[in-house]
Amino acid sequence: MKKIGITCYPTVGGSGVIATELGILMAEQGHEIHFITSSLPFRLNQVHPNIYYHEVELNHYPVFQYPPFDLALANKMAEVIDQEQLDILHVHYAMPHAICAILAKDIAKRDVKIVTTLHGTDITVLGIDHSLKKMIRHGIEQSDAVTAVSNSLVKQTHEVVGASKDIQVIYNFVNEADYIKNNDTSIREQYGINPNDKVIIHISNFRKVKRVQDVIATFRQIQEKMNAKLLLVGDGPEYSEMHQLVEKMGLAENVLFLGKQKNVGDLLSISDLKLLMSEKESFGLVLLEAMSCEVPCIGTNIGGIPEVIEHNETGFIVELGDIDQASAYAIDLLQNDSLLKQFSVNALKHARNVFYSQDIVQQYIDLYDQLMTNS
Ligand code: GMT
Repeated sequence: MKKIGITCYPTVGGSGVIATELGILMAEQGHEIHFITSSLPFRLNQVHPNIYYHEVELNHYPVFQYPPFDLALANKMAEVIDQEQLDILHVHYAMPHAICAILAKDIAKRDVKIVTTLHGTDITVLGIDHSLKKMIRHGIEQSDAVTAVSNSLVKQTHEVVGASKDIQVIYNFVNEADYIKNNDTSIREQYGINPNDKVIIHISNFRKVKRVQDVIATFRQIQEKMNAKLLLVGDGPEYSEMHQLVEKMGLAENVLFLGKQKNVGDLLSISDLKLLMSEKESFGLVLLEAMSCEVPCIGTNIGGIPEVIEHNETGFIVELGDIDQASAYAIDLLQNDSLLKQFSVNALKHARNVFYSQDIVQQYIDLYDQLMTNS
């Protein structure tokens, strides 16, 4: 049994989901898990005797122009390392979590091992910011082990941040119990979707990098050839602009803006195809969620997306912004029932073979074992 600290962004987002699910699965295997975060991770909605939550508290002294959250986090990490006798502190996101963990290790008395998992925007967005780059490199180089969620992200980390460190790829996973196709057709009826409508789905945080406008433009071409509905799930900075775009294109009747949703598995279960047209995406956890619910995907040739979608087997890869190609692939697939069925079967098989949760968790446990035996 190991004692493992986990720090992540507790709000909605793929990295927080992975960190929390990893903690839950490791707790189920008998390891003791200590979450050290600013608030309760949103997926941590169950009681488990092996899971503890340590909240980072911040006092607002008038002398501070900006409350020093990162230092309070490092202090809390150091406290938990010593009090709980942690073996491993696993942080998700280099900035600021890896830096805080290294500072905490300096402060603490115990020789804890720091594992940093890179998820994407810490490298692809923050890593190109010169005011942060050296700090990110330091966080990576001083960690005892670093993992990234795709080969593409490893390559980008070396290119962008110039870190001289071995980085191990450990792919993302989903909790298969939550992402499983159900045959509840009543949800289609509740949303006014006709039995012969094809359903296309996009799930994201509506940031610019997700290029939701390309999803809408692809859908416009699809619905010219068949009865179809587009489900847009999530919320974020581009939400109202996308609303206006849908109105302007005259698509409002067939595009459903559903906002943030908790039981995404239910929406995937009524979907025929998933679109992810991002310009930055280190993995694309939503693709794996879709595949696990037997939904084929079309995604861009960007970041880790081609490592998740098998072109012409579980979906299709298109060049960034190539709406014509995306809609041509979608129309061919959606008009051919036997091909669509084959792609759905392939998607589930690929999700289970390559990204099976227990296998991925074991890769993290093996890494912890290596670090602990080498010390
Ligand atoms: O995609 C986002 O905007 C959220 C971001 C996050 O911090 O959770 O997602 C990143 O980590 C996910 C989990 O590893 C990956 O699946 C996403 O591809 C990655 N996002 C980007 O690289 C833009």
